Amino acid sequence: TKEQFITQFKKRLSEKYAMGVEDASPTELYNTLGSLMHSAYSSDRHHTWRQYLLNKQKQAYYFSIEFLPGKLMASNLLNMDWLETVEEGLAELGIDLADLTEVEQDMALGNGGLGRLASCFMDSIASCGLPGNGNGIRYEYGLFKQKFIDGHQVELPDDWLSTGNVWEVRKDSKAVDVCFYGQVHLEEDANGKLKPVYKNQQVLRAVPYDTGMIGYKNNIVNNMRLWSVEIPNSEESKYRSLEERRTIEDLTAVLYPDDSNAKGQMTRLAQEYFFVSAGIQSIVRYYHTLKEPIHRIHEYVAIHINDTHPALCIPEFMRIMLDEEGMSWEEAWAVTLKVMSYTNHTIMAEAMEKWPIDMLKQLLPRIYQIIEEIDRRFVEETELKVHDRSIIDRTRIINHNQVHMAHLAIIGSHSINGVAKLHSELLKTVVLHDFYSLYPARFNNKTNGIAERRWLQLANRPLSSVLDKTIGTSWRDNPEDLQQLLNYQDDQKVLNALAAAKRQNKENLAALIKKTQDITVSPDAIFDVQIKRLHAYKRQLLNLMHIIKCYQDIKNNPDSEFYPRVFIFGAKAAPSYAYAKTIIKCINETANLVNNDPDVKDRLKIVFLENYNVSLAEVIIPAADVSEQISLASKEASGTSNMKLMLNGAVTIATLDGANIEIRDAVGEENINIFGITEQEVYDYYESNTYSAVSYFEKDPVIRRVLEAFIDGTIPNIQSEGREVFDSLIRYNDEFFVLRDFESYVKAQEKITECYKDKRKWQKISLINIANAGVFSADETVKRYADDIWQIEPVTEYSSKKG
Ligand code: CRA
Repeated sequence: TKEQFITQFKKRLSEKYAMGVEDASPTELYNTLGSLMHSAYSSDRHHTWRQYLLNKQKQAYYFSIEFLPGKLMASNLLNMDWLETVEEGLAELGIDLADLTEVEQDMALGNGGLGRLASCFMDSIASCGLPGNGNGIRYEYGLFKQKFIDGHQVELPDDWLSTGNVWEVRKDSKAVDVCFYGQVHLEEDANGKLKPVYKNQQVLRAVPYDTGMIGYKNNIVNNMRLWSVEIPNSEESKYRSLEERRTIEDLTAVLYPDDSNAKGQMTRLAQEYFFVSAGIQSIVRYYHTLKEPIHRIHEYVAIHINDTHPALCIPEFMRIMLDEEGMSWEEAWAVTLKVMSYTNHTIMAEAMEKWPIDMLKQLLPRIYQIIEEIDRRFVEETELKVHDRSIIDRTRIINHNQVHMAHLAIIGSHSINGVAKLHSELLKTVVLHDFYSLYPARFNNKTNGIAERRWLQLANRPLSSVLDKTIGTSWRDNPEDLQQLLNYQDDQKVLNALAAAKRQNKENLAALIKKTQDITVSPDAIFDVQIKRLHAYKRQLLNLMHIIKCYQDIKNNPDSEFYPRVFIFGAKAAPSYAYAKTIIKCINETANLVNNDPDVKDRLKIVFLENYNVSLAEVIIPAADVSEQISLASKEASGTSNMKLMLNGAVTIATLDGANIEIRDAVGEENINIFGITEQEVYDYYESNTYSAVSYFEKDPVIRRVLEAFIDGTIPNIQSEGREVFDSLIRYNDEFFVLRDFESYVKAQEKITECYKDKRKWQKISLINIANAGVFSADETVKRYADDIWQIEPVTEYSSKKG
C-alpha cells in the first residue's frame, strides 16, 4: 500500500544516507527507490530460479553482443505492479517520480534494432513466464554520446556506470576463466582419448553482473548476465604496469559503435569469444547441478545465437563437450546441433562477419582446430549430397583464408530464422539459397516484435488512458485486444480523445525541442519522424531531398499554401562511416537555412535531435504523426521503429520492405502510404544492370533543382559534403535508387498532406493503425521462438511429483 511504501522508503533513505526526504537530492532518492525495488524483486528472482531448478526446466539462453534496455526504473515499477502506488506515495512526499527517473542513465549497450530487439525479448520472455536468460557483455562505456558541433557529429564517451547501477549484482562466486592465445597440441590420455595440451595461454577472469528481468505482474524474474573482464589473482604478477593492465581491461571497455561493418580488430574477436565462453561454461556448470547425463543437455538447454557475433558458441560448446565432458565428435556434434539456433538480422553483405584465419588461429588455437574439423566434415558430407561442387565453395566455413561466421552459425544450428516474412524469403531464395537447398527444414521466419508495455503503456500514458476508457484495460495484458478499438473508428468522441492525446504528446515533444535545440515548433504542424541509425540504405537522403523540394517550392512561391510540417530526425552514424556523417552535416545545414529563413514563416521546420537513444525515442514516438520507413526495398531486414510508431498512432509512409509489408497487411492498403520500387524490381535492376541515375537527373527538373542545391551554394557550409552526396548519386550511380523512388515518394507525401487536412479521415486512419498493432507484440514473437525453436515452456509451480 501507499502507506507501507512511504514508511519503507523513508526508512531506507535514512539507513542508506542518514537523511530525510527534504535534504535528499534526486540521485539519492533515485538510489533509495532503486534499492527498495531491488530488495523486493530479489526474492522473486530467487523463487523463479528455484522453480526452474526444481522442475529441471529447459531454459533458453539468448546470446547477444548487444542489449539496449534504456532506463529500467519505470518499466521495473510497471512490471512489479508498483507504479501507481509509488507515484502516489512519492507525490505525498512532494516528489515527482519523473524527476527520479531523469537521474537514471540509459543502459545503451547496443547500436540499434538488434540490441533493442534483444531487450524487448528479455521483457517479453519474463512477462510470458518463460525460462529464458540473456548473456552478453557489460561494456564499461556504452554507445557513444552524440553531439553536433557546426553541424558535424562528434562522439563523446558514454560513461554510464559513473553514477552507479542499482539494478546489477556482481556475482564473484560465479566467475569463470576464459583463455586466449598460446599453443595447443593433442595428446592421448590414459584411456587413449585425445586431449588438448596448452602452453603459454593467457588466462582472463570473466565476472558476471546479473540484472533481473522482471515479468509483467507475474512474479517471474529472469536474468540478464553480462560479463566483465578482470585479471585473475593467479596472473596478477604477469601484468605489472598500468598500461599492461589497461590492455587487458580494454576487452570489455567499449561497445563497437558499428552495426554493419565487421571490424577486423582483435579486441572485437576477443570480445566475441569472451562472452560466449564465459556464458557456455556457466550454463554447463549449472547443468551439472541437475545431475542429468551430459548427452541429454539439449533437453534442458537451448542456446540462441543473435546474429553472427556469438557464432563461436558452436565451436566453444563442441570444445567443452569434447575436451571436458569426454564425448566423441559424433556425440558432441549431435547435441550441439540440437542446442543451437541462429537468427540472421541483415542481408547487407558488409555485415556478414568474416575473420582472417591467422587471427583466429593466433587468438583461439583450440577453437580454430575445432572449426577446421567442422568445416572438413561439412565438406565431406556435402560432397556426398550434391552434384554441383561449386556449392561447397560457396557454403563452407573456411575459404579464401577467412572464417565465415554466418556459415558456421548455419551449419551448427538446427534453426535459422529471418526477422520478417520478406527477409526470411530472401534468405531462402537469394542470400542463403545454397544453404536452403542443403537444409530446407532449418529455415523459418520469426517476424520481430516490440515490448508494448514500454512503447505504449509507459511511453504514452495519455493514449493509454484513452484506451482504458474506451475499450477497458485488457489490452495491457493482451495487446491483440487493441482490435476492439476498431468499433470506434466512426465515433467522433473517441477520435477527438485520441487526437487530444496526440496533441499533448506533441506539446511535450515541442517543449523538449525548445529546451534542447532552442527551436520553436508548433504542435499544429504535421510531425514527420525518421528515427533510426544513419545508413545509406535507410535513405535519410530521400527524406532530405523531399524537404529541399518543399523549401524550394515555398521560395519560388512564397505566398502559396503550404501545410506546416516539422521534419524530425534522430540518428547516430558509426564514427567510421564517413558518408553517413556527411548526410548528418547536410541535414543540419539545411535545417539551419530553412529554420532561419523568414520567407518560410514557420511552415517548414527541421529538427535533428542530438543523441538519439531509447529515452529520446520514448518522447518522440508518441508525438509522431508520420512514420518514415523508406529504406530501399529488400535492404531493411525488418525494422522495429515502424511497429512502435504505428502502435502510437503515426501513419506510415513506406516502401515494401521488411516488416512494412506486414504492417500494410495488418492495416490495409488504404491506411498506409506505400511508394517506391519493389524488391523484385531492385533485383531486376541488378540483373539487367540498366539503372541510370543520371537519366533521372537529366529528365526530371525537380530532381535536378534539388540536387543542384547541394552544390551551388543554396545550402551554405556544405561545399565538400554536398559534392560528396551529389557524386554518390550521379557519378557513382546512386547505389540505393534514391532518384528512382523520388517521384513516387513526393507523390505519397502530397497524399499525406491532403489526408491530414481532413482531420476526421486522418484520425480514423490513425486509430486503425493503433488497433492493428497488437500483432507486433514481442510477447507473441517470443512465444513462437519458445514453441518452434527453443521448445521451452512457461514456468509452473514446482510439484514434487516431478521428482
Ligand atoms: N540494424 C536490421 O537492419 C532489424 C534489426 C533487428 C538489424 C533491422 O531491420 O529490425 O536488426 N540488423 O532484427 C542488424 O543489426 C547485424 O544486423 C539492425 O538493427
